Amino acid sequence: MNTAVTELLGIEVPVIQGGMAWVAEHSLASAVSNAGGLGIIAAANAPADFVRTEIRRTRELTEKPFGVNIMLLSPYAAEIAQLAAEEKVPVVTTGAGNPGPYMKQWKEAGIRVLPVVASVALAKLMQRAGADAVIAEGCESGGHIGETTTMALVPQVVDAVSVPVIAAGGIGDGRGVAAAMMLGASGVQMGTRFLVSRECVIHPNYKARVLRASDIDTAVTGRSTGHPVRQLRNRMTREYIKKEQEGCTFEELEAMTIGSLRRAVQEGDVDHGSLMSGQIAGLVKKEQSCREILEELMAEARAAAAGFPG
Ligand code: TUI
Repeated sequence: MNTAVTELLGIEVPVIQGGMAWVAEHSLASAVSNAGGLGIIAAANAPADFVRTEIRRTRELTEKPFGVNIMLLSPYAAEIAQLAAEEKVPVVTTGAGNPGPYMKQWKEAGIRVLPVVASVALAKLMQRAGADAVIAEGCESGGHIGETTTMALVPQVVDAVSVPVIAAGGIGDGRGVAAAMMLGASGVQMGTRFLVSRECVIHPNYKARVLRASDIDTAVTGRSTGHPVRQLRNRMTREYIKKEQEGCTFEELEAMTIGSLRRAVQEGDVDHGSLMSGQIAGLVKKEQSCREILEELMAEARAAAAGFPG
């Protein structure tokens, strides 16, 4: 399926894997890239040495393009930005902030830069700063989210910029891919579907909870702190939201979340961990390889598009 995004990135299918913190490492990234999509390594809150090793391991496992996601709230964001330029990674995606200060450095290194935006204003700013495309992420996504839904955000971003737009948030099958294209997107980014892929190395308890989830099983914590995060409901989210309603301080709330994603991903603690997941979890019912996921997705998208009148 050729689109402006496959052309731009030199990939075969217009699907980018989300830069999921603590989840998206070399095994998942290389599997998605080898299957024809764009695999992403998440730098999250990790220091540069860790991310450098992940980049090198990915390069050993694939000759295809891949990317690094830079989480801009990280204390190491500036050094990861520098590392991406030094390593000349093919693609950088960013999240949770404005990557403006790093754009020149990345462009000079020949990197394709795809900032994740949650508003038209940031999309326009990113285009002016030299972004090659923008990822318009709706609040159906897992993890740190904005305010607007994918359905409302994507066409408004498409109308506001001339660079290709990649839709993210709430997309988990080929119908979602076709719908995103109808809204004017040239590709999609998916996280939750890849979270339960065979090559994704998270704890089996975490995968089982995603596979068991229904449509209403996510909740958003942190609205009161300005860092809203979508995750599967569990004991931790219930306690957190109760504390938010009681007006607990920022520090108390932050203390509850420190280490919570690692507890979910590595220890499989489904009660106290942060099981970040998008609202589409209810649609994701089986573990598959990344190749199976991408093949199924493209077949479904073609069928959905063929069935559309006109
Ligand atoms: O970044 C994400 N998703 C994430 S990051 C993450 S790690 C984390 N964990 C706990 C707390 C905070 C982060 C888990 N999931 N998605 C991309 C995304 N970016 N969604 C929303 C935004 C965003 C929001 C506001 C981007 C820019 C922005 O404003 C920038 C500005 O300065 O105008």
